[in-house]
Amino acid sequence: MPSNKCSDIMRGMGPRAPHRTIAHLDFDAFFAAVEENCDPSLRGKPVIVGGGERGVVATANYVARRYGIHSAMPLRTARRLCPQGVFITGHFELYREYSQRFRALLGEYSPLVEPLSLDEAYVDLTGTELLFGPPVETARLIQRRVAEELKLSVSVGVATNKLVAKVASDYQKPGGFTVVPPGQEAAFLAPLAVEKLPGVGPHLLEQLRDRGVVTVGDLARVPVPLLRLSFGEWGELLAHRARGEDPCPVAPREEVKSISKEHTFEEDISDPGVLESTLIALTEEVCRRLRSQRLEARTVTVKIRYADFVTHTCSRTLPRPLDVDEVFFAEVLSLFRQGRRRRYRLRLLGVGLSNLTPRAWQDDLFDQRLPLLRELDLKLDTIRERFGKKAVVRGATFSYNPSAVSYTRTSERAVSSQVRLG
Ligand code: DCP
Ligand code: CA
Ligand code: CA
Repeated sequence: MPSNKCSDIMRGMGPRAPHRTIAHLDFDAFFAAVEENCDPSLRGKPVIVGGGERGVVATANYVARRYGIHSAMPLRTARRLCPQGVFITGHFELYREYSQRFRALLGEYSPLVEPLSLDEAYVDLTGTELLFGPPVETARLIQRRVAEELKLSVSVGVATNKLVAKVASDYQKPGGFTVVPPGQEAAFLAPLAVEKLPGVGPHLLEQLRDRGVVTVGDLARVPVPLLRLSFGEWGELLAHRARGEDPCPVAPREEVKSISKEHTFEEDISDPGVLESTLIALTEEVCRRLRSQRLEARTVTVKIRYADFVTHTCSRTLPRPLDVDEVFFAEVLSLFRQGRRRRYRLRLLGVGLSNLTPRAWQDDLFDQRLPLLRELDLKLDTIRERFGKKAVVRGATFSYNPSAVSYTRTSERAVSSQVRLG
């Protein structure tokens, strides 16, 4: 059962315990809390962070939430609900700075720190007791240090795996500290609404509700073969998750400095159609890898090698980091058109992304078109992950991949199963 008392827990979490101790930490009302730090006169007032007139709410502090304001709500609605609220556009660079300081602090306690987004991370505290004492107390200490040094409130969940730690950190927000002792994972999750399980989105939720599943406990009682029948491999995974099982390790991501991909033509090419569709395909691939690592890039580079091996590279740095295909297509094509100095045939093309940072969540603070494009990109990424890279091919890359036409049917099938699965 969730507990705030470290003493209960530590009996089960001694140095020789065979289980892991993982903490998940998530800032409370992150962007708004940073804004309150910058301007302490905001404390106690409803604070809403979000973009221009047409934008949506990125987050609202807990005072504003009492008016029913929440992330992703149109700002217009938020203004109607709380006309006296303080509306702020947001300062991404500042949020990134806080995020870096947060990760550095966590890194003092364990080499195994896995950031999930700017405002949350897992830290594996298994085996740290010799240095820092009982892991649950270490997690407490981290929470206090975040409050004192970053002046931010963070909610903490401690459990034997990432899944349960994440649900636990959300259990008593804001300022929560929830420990799920070893062996209590399933019992902790059972009474919670099934959508509290990470990965249960609106579409899956609807399908589960249709089957009478409301709580995580209900889900744990559905026979595994039935889940497998309804949801395939994901069904089996779901069965494990409903029981609070998650073997995934806390995986610190190596710091990626750049992501690039090159293509050498079988024979030297001068046809601009083929060259540009090659560039589009390369850009798609690097952007997909960028998103899969939850990064954004500011600098894009195009590499052009001519038939005689003379090589040029040209780069452009965007005003802010992004991860959306369309933006990079435009940059890459314009770099190529400007940078191709000679009409010679080409031997190789390459596209690289650098100046990488962990992604910030919400682009629509600045531009309404981006979230839709990002949604499209993410859907395509999922389809490709499930059905292979060629399952969906952008029209613009057809000349790069002449066999693409034969994939059209696959892609239709993939899209329709995607729609069904959500
Ligand atoms: N964010 C965003 N758009 C969303 C959700 C979140 O821009 N739809 C941004 C603003 C948040 C930050 O990401 O401050 C972290 O997101 P969380 O979901 O963790 O929400 P908060 O930290 O704001 O609040 P909570 O206390 O519920 O964690
Ligand atoms: Ca948060
Ligand atoms: Ca978060």
